[in-house]
Amino acid sequence: MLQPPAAHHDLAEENHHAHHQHANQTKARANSEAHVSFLLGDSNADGVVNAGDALQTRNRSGQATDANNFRSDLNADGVVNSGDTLIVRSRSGTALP
Ligand SMILES: [Ca+2]
Ligand SMILES: [Ca+2]
Repeated sequence: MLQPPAAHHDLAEENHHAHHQHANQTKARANSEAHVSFLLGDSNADGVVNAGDALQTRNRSGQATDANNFRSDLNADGVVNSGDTLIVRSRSGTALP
């Protein structure tokens, strides 16, 4: 996907005026974003969201969230149920870059 030319212009302007401290903050923010970019809906942690995750989440339906099944509690309400299965299904087909 091509970036709009305006975005390049804005970035160049920002870099032109940026101090080193600002650059470091930008870098730190980018790192933290990468750190939290786990794949929502990837219940079995294989890097893609697909029917396997929906199946696993459905099989865990009714369980209270614990250390073993927290990846299936997509909406983080403390229990794995049909609401989480719906989220997995809506995310099906997505994968880590
Ligand atoms: Ca998966
Ligand atoms: Ca849930």
